[in-house]
Amino acid sequence: MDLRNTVLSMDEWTELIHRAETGEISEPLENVDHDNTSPYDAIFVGGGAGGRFGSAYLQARGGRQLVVDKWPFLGGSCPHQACVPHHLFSEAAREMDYMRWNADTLWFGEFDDKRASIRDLVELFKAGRNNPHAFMNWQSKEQLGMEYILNAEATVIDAHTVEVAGQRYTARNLVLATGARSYPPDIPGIELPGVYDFATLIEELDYEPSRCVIIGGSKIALEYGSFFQAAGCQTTIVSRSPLMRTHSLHHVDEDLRTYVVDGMRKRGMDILEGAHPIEVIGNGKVTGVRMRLADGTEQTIDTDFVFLGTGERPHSQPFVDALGVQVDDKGFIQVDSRMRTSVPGVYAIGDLIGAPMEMFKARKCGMTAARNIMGEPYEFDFSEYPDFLHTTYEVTWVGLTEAEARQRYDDVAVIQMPPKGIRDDELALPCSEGSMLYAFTRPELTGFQKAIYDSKTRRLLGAHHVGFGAKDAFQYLDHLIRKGITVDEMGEMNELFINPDHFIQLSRLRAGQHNLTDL
Ligand code: COM
Repeated sequence: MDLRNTVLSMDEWTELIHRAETGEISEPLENVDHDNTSPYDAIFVGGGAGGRFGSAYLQARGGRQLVVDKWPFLGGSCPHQACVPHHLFSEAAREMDYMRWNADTLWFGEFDDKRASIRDLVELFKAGRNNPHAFMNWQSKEQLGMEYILNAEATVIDAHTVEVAGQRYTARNLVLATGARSYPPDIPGIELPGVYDFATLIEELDYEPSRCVIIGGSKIALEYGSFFQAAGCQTTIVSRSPLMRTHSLHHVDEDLRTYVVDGMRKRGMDILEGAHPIEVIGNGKVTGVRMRLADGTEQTIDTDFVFLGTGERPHSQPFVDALGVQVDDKGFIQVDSRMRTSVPGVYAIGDLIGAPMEMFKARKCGMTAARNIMGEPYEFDFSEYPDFLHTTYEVTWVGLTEAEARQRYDDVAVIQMPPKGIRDDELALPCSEGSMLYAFTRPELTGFQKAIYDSKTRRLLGAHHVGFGAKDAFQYLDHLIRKGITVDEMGEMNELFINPDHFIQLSRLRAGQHNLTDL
């Protein structure tokens, strides 16, 4: 379907995407400038966050791009199955948690978890997700001037050629951006109906789970597990590593970890660390999970719902076969800091090149490839970044942990709330948006925060927060830490009181000190 000279409204896009998803429209959706005879600077194979932002940047630099995606929309798995539903579920988890803790007080009614249906929320998401899809198609075409072919898979022929729906397109460069998928552990029964990952949860859940076992201890395990538990579905996490101590997460402060994991247990979740799943049991459908516990004993948990929180593997084999691009032992495509693969003219970006599987990395990888393709030598180092996850809280962190700081610096000052020596149930701080009511009803639920300074240079080394409303601040704190912000400069900032992370006011209380001490 040639859409080049048609401006579709949001409703028309939504309808078109729906018809393509249901198979009513199987032809490619094309926005290709056939009158333009100049060669493409790059073809982006995959139109997720990396492919879309890379395309936008390349366009902005005056280049010509084409982006191809098998789905009938741009934006990739984020708005379809991953970040957007996860944020919806995490917001629901927070709400349900709030309703439960406050049940039968003030204006709150009894909390009835029969009405907190996981399946209903999945259906709500599915009914609404084509709206963001429509917007991304519209924005990419009407505002960003991108050329694209959607609803059609690209087959890579060689380093300059892809084939889409029988048509060949050539470019100076290829940018590979097809992402990663869940990677089920190799245990018997893992293929049984009733075993889900974040994608099949959205596409295939057709009953209300009554009991959940999560295999794996990734971020996804904590996030989805917190949602299932909050919805009244008793959840057990079975993780080989201690939670938040998996190799894909770095700079997790031990006090923050303790607050988070204790909080999950406080909400009734079972967390089995050091445990190995042996088998998913079932008879045409999941009925249980058999596992070996940390003490070596075996246990079977009866369940009708198993969820995978074990990490992802890339979709790289077609590129290895067609181009011989170098990959690591897990199949992630190896790139240098300019996103160049081992094959000249071929770049790879996003989840396809490995951790962190984060939005900022995907988008900036795309931008990095675009800059280099357009002749600007540009490197992207994503070894350090602000990080977050959801439980029924936002958990955010950036920079060094207290233990890391003490290893690297002689003299460290720690500012934290509650202060060391005061229990969280003794003090209704920190509190702000989202935790004011808890401050007056259940002080131990108001959250936790910590900032770490190098006393000698007075520089901020790390910040850690569990609560609500501080995530935005961490994007800027990351930047300020890189710029070397000091406790004195933190104290100079103007807070919007009562601010969720409190770092400004607490830093100001110490900024006057000649020799920095803890607070
Ligand atoms: C975000 C998708 S949901 S994209 O990064 O805007 O393409």
